[in-house]
Order: sequence, then C-alpha cells, then structure tokens
Amino acid sequence: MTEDQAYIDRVVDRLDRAQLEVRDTPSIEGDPELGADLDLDTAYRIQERLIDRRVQRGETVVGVKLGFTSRAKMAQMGVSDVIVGRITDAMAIADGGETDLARYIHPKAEPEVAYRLARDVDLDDPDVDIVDCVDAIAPAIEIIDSRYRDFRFTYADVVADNTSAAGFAIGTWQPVREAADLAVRLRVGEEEATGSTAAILDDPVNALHALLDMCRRRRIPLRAGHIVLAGAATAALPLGEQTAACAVDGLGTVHLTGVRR
Ligand code: OOG
Ligand code: MG
Repeated sequence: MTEDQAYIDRVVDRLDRAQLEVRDTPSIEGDPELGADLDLDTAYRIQERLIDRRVQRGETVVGVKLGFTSRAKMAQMGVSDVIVGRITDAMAIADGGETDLARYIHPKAEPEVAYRLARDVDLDDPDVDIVDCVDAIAPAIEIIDSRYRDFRFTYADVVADNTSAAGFAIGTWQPVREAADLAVRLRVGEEEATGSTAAILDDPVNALHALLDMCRRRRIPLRAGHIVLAGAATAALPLGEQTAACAVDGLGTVHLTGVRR
C-alpha cells in the first residue's frame, strides 16, 4: 500500500472529475505512471476519499453496495471476488421516477435485491449476526456508470471508482423474508435479462455475510437505516431514454425511466 497522499489525491482528482464532468477516463492500473502503485488497499483508500469529497459537497452516505456477487457479473466483467462500494442520497431515484441521462457517461441497469439495516452493526463484535440487524427487503434497480472508458477496468480500478455506483431505485420495503431462489426479470426497453436471486452467492442472504466480512476488513461502517444492495442477479443492460423495470417474484417490482431534459 502506498502511503503517498499526493498519489491518492491525484487518482481521486481524476475519478472525481470524470464523474462531475461526465467524461470517461482510462484505467488507472493501465496507466504507465500511476498503475504500479494501485494495489487493493490503496484502491479502498481512494474510494473512501472520493466519498469524503461527496460528503463535503453535501451528500449523505445512505448505504453500501456489493458487486460481483453473481457469476454472470463476474463473467461479464472478468473478475472473481466481491467488491464493496458506498451509495449516497444523491444517487437515489424514486420508484417510478425519472433520472436525467445527462448525469451519466454510459449507464447500465441491474436487477438487485436490497436489504435495510435496523441497527448499527458492531464490526468489532465477533458474535454479531448481520441477518439479525436487517429488518426489510425490497426489489431494486442499480444504475452502474463506470468512470472508465468502455467499462474496461481491473479489480483495483473498479474498487477505486466506488464500484461504478451511480444510481439506485428501491421498490416497496417489506418485512425481511427468505429470498433464496426467486425469479428475477429486468426489462430495459425491448431488452430483457432473466435469472434468479440464487445467482447472488446462491442466496442474497450470503451477500450480507460477505458484506460483513468486507466491511470488517476495510473498516466500512454499517449504520442503522443503511440500504444494502446485494448485487446484480443478471448481467447489466444499457439504459437509454427508456423505462427499466425489475420484477422479483414474491418481492414485487420497481421501475425508473431514463430521460433527456
Ligand atoms: C461494477 C459494479 C458491479 C454488481 O451488482 O455486480 C455491481 C461494474 O460492473 O461496473 O454493481
Ligand atoms: Mg450492482
């Protein structure tokens, strides 16, 4: 891990500007000058600094997200371990609401399952039961928008880029229930992706266990009220001026519409 603050600031500047200016940027790890210093520890520190900047601009962290919890996603992106990122209130889209496509570089929609934390999770308590800390479940759509050109990134790249987090919509919260093998359907315009919640680490509840493990290792706080996006159940579909609708059997539906104003 590099202790070089100037290095971290440089990468943070580059990714922050890419998001604010809605302009893609090449891979950091592929950069002849910056690439060698981007290990995973440094990537998580970069992600944390990026979030600090958003908070300084007035945003509030409202939860966390897991990525690459499904084999379809791992295969689509060519990686093999889960990642964790942060979501803020500025990324929230109302169920049935519109999202301005001018905010995104090349958005894609993913069908997800969301959990809600009823209380703070004590990362230092070895006996903590994260499932016990969850009080609600809902269908969700995540909008990912990698800041990297053509979604081409390495594992450390995507961690530094806050795991491509850009937007999310949550359906109706309901009491937490078993969700191991529910059919999932995502429609975006004429395109459709179908799968099962079993694609999410065999059962989305396993995403909660993976999350706790990652948050302990990376010291990422889990607070009462936080939303947890468990990860996509299918590959992502590009979002244009269209409605994206996600249905999860037994959990209901959620939709949003991409618009150009
Ligand atoms: C990274 C984000 C992956 C998921 O649900 O697997 C993710 C990306 O594919 O750009 O959010
Ligand atoms: Mg996702």
